[in-house]
Amino acid sequence: MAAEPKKIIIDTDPGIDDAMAIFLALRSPEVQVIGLTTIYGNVYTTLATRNALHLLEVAGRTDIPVAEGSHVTLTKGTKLRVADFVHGADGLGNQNFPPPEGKPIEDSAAAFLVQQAKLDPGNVTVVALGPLTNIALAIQLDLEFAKNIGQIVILGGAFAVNGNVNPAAEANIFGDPDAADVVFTSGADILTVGINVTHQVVLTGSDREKLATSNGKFAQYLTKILNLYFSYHREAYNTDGVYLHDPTAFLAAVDPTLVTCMEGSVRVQTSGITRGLTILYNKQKRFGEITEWSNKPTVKVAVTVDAPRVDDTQEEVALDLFILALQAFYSLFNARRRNDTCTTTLPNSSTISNNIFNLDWSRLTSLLKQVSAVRNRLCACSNPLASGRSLNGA
Ligand SMILES: [Ca+2]
Repeated sequence: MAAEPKKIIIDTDPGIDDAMAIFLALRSPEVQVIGLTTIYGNVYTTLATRNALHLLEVAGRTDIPVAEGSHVTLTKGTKLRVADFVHGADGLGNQNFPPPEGKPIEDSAAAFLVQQAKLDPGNVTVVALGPLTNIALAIQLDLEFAKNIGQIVILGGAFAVNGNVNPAAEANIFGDPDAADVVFTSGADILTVGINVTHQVVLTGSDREKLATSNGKFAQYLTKILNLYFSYHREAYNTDGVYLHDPTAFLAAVDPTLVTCMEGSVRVQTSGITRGLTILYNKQKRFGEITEWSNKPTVKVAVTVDAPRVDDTQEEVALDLFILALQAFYSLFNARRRNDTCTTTLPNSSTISNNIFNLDWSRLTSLLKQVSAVRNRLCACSNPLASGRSLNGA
């Protein structure tokens, strides 16, 4: 029954929602995080590396290597777009955490990606949560990389919707459009999750209040770093809620059936006022002439979360599950007793909803073991990601 956990490398620019995704990954039994690679985006690369090391130390997972990524774009551009106004000058909500003790490994992010893909061809998934420079460099470094890597799951693009940097572009693609175009046309197995999908996955202000009442170490950590993220969303979107971009992309890597996809060729605009624009050619129309999309490999583009019917209970459970996962990780980390007996009865949705924030911490260890089962059960009937809640309060 227990399938081998999926090996993943998270390419990341932490980043508040990156932190959420990383913690979620570390506690997910479905995956084994074999490394973090860092990139500029929410902060400059040096700080991204520092934050990646810090988060692993908070989680007690200093066994996981961190490889530092590029400090410049694929075309050696040094004028980077850094979103510190979204995530704070320190990238983690201006909490000024102490510097980490650990250091990155000597290999560059691109070299690490190439090496890991080669060690276990077809079985390593990259979850790319920042600009795609490192992935493009890996593709250029090793012609076999696109074949060796199992799958590349990207948080990036704005498909048929406005971007979040400007009307044309989504932040990660805008960060290095040339790299993104290299990656999308590389022939690798790619699933990209854009903001057309992640804008449907919202953590609301009341959700955060519940989080704040939990005495879980991680819930407390998250509550703190989320303050600034909420302020930004209030200002930018006039709403009391935040988009869960990176956690959504991570969950799509764990279970691609959580999203529905279109398949086609994606090209990225690399210049002009629409720099960073992602355009999917869905192959429906046969054009008379050769286009820039002709004969390019196809990728999967998430176009919607699969939510034919989502009711309040499922929304609640989806959120609880997420928070439970995060809290359970910490509980496990702190657990004095190992291998305590796991009950075989699954709590029903309302039980989870009602009890999650008042849990006896000793129970969380056993609950952790039930999380995948609950998630699988939810996946079987509907998509827990699809909260369907509009940021405009509709
Ligand atoms: Ca990110």
